Amino acid sequence: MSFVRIATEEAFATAELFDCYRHIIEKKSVDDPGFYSLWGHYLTHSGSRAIDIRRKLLDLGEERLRDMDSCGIARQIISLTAPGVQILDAATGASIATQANDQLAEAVARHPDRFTGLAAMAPQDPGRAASEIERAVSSLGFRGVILNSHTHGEYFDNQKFWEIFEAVEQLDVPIYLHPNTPSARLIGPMLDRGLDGAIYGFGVETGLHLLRIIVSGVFDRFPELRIIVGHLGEALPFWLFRLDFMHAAMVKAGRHAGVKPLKKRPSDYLRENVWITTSGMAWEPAIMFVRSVIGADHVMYAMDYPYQFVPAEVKVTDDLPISAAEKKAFYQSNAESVFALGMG
Ligand code: 1DF
Ligand code: MN
Repeated sequence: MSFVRIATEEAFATAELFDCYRHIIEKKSVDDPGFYSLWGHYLTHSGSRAIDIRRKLLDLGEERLRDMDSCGIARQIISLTAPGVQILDAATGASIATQANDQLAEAVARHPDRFTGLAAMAPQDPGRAASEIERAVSSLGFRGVILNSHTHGEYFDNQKFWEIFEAVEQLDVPIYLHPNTPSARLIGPMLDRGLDGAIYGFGVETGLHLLRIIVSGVFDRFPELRIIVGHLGEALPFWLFRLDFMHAAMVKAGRHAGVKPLKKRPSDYLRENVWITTSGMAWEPAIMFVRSVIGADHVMYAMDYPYQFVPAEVKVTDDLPISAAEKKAFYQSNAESVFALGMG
C-alpha cells in the first residue's frame, strides 16, 4: 500500500512579523520573559542554526520545497510561527495576522499540491479574530487555525475567547494548539536553567493550556470542537490514568471552585476531541505508547520544520512496527480527515 507524507506542524514567518518582534525586543515593551528568551536568541544569534531558521521561516518557495523533497514530505500544513501575533497589541496583531494569512494564501495558490494553510488570528480581540478565521477559511481556503498557547498570560478556558470556539465549530475546522514559551506567571524557575523553551517549558505551558480547556468544560459546551496538539500530546497521554482518578476525586470532594463535574472523564476528551502529532518526537517507544492509549486514528505525523529539520528522523517513523494500512493513516489519511484535505 502506498502513501504520501503530510507534515502537520510546519512554521513560517513574515518579514513584518519579525520587524514587530525586533521592535519589542529593542523597546522591552511587553512583560513576557519567555518571548525575549526565545526571539531574543533566534533574531540576533549568529550561529548557523539561528541563521538557517530565520531564512527558512521566511521562505515559502524553492528552499522549503527542496527541503520537503529531500525527506519525502509531500505536503506541509503551514502555520505562523510561535507566538505568532499573540505577543502584539490587539490592533497590530489583527493587521499582521491578516497580512500573514494573505501571504500564506498566495504561496498556497502557487503550490496547492504542496502547501495547506492554517489561519493566524489575534485573540486579543476575539470578535475580530473570529471574523479573520471566517475569512481565512471561507475565502482563502485555509483548513484550520493556529493558536500559540497563552495570549499575554491568558488561556482559552476564559469565556471571553469562546466566540473563537464558536467560529471554528461552525466552520468545522480544527484548532492547532501550538506551544508558546510559558506565560510570565509560569516561567520563573525555568529561566535560569534554560528549561523555558522547546526542551521542556513549551510542553508544560501547552499541556497546562489543554488541561485548563478540558477541566473548564469547553468540550461539554462545544462537543464538536477538535483540538490538535503536537509533541505527542505535550506529555498528557502519559498522565491519562492519574488525570481521571484525581479529577474524579476533586470533583467528589468539591475541593476547588474551578473544578466542576464534566460529562466525561478527562481522558475521554483527550481521545475524542483531541488529535496528536509527533512533532519533534521521532522516538518509537513514545509514539507506540501514545498510539496505544489515545488510538491510532488520532495520532499523525509532524516534523516541526524548520526547528527540527532532521531528514534522518523520517526513517524512524517510516520504520514504526505497524502495518502498511496503519502507516498510511499515520502519515496521510488521519491528516486528510482532520483537515478535510481535498474536500473544499
Ligand atoms: C522551537 C521549537 C521553536 C518549536 C518553535 O517556534 C517551535 C525551538 C518558535 O526549538 O526553539 O514551534 N516546536 O514546536 O518544537
Ligand atoms: Mn512547532
